[in-house]
Amino acid sequence: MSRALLRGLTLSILAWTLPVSAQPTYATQPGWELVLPEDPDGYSFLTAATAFPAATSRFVDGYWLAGRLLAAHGKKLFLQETFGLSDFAVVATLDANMDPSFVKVSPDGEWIAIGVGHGQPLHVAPASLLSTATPPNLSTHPAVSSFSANYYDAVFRDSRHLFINGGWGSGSGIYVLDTQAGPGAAILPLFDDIPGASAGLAFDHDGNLITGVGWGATRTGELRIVPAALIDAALAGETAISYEDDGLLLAHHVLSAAHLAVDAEGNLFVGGGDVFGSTGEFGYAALISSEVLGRVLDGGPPLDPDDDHELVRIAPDPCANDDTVSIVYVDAVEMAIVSANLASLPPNCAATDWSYGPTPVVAHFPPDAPDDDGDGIPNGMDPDHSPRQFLDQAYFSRFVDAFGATSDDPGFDPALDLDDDGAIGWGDYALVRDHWGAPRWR
Ligand SMILES: [Ca+2]
Ligand SMILES: [Ca+2]
Ligand SMILES: [Ca+2]
Repeated sequence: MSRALLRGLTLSILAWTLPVSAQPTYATQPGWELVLPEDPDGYSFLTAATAFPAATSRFVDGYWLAGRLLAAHGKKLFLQETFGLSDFAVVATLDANMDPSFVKVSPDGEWIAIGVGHGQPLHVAPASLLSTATPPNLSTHPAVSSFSANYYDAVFRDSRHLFINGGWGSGSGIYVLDTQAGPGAAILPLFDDIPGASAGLAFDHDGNLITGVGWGATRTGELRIVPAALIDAALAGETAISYEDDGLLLAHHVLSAAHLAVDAEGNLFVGGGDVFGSTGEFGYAALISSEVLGRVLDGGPPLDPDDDHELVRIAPDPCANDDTVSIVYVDAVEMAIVSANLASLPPNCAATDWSYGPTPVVAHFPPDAPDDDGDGIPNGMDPDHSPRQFLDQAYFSRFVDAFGATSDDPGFDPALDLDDDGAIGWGDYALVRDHWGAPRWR
């Protein structure tokens, strides 16, 4: 038998013996709920929320940011103080009420982008500005860059490039904002041939871009994925991209293709709702299996919505009647929070629940979500997880162990090098002594 024939035979045996794909499973428990904050002195139609990514190393006034929710409402930005609780502190203010389109954080947790609202600016602020003790005014702070742009949703690809979409039912597009180029700035159009209003925006773990049609006569809820190599080539000015020609069809009619997020396993969350359209798809959040994404990238067929290994519907609202459902995925704690307005309840469900106001959200976790203390409550809902930290005995013990280390040593921890001179030394000791008992800031 030739080697090629043997290899072909082996591959075909592998194909036959691969297990049937696993259904992505998320579940909730009674009490795993939050209410997102509202500014009592301001007004917004809704609260926009996001979370600091797992890779975030920064502290704000004793709060390690990784996994903490960041929310925008009225004239304020709020940070979650305690995991599992609707317990938020003001960390920044703005001059005018927001109608927030989005609040997003860069993958390293160092930059925050806020789409303030229609006709209002897009602000990009360093996370280092946030403060519970002295919240900065982002509308006037010199470290905040403000851009004039038409936007609906946005997502950072790295700490510098913010991908933004905007446009109306007649058509929309995606462009890339170089946030470090300053106002007046480098805006690179990526493509402008989306046949309908903007959907959500997300990257998968390989840098492939996912977006779609938020509203469009016959294509509401369409999702496509644009390979990372094409994005790289477009950013380098080597090629132009087209949604219709280069976007690989991932799915038809998944809600309104909003609130896109890719989980730790590569599955895709989709939210929104097609309450004005004819598909009847609203009142739940969708989770599309990573295997569908992989298959489409390999040239295979799009989602089969009738296959429950490919599409899971999550509806914490027992009436499943909300006009739109929002999702925030928190990678640091592997948690998805899904909105559920409970204005009507069984057996008296309204046909459609248009209610708004303080937004209840229900936390969902996969079976293996991290639970550091093993008490059965996943980190994302556990008030014992990542409490506020201070310059205290525990910090000082680490400091003593690392004393004398330089940035070349394996024992070096930048969180202990308070004077930033590349070594853990007496200058740092003086800062610890002078701030003993104060909240950690790094
Ligand atoms: Ca409802
Ligand atoms: Ca726990
Ligand atoms: Ca030092």
